Amino acid sequence: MATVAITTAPAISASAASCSPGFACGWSANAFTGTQKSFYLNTEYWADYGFSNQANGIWANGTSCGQTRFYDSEYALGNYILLKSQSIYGTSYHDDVLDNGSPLGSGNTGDWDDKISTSWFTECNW
Ligand SMILES: [Ca+2]
Ligand SMILES: [Ca+2]
Repeated sequence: MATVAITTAPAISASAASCSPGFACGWSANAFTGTQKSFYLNTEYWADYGFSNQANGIWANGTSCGQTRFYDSEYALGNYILLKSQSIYGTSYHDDVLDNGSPLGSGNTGDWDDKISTSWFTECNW
């Protein structure tokens, strides 16, 4: 049996997903699939990217800020999910399923699918 050559681009999968250093990221579908958006500024209003109330997965990878908050509201008010930076902490930096909540943050229980509207880097050193 001949070896099967890989000639097509691999499908986006959880194992291939990443969020570049310096960014917070969101995906429109579970397991880091679907549309990916990357956010660089300290505070980002996801509606500016057509991505408000879209995310089913999130990833934090700030390089000068240790934590990222993901808010349900448009203006970084109210409940949020918190992730730690992959680059700085290397743990608790992503969540591939949001309908079961997320371990960290003030409003971390319940269904967070399609709710995030703002990301905010915190615990910053600059
Ligand atoms: Ca979605
Ligand atoms: Ca979760």
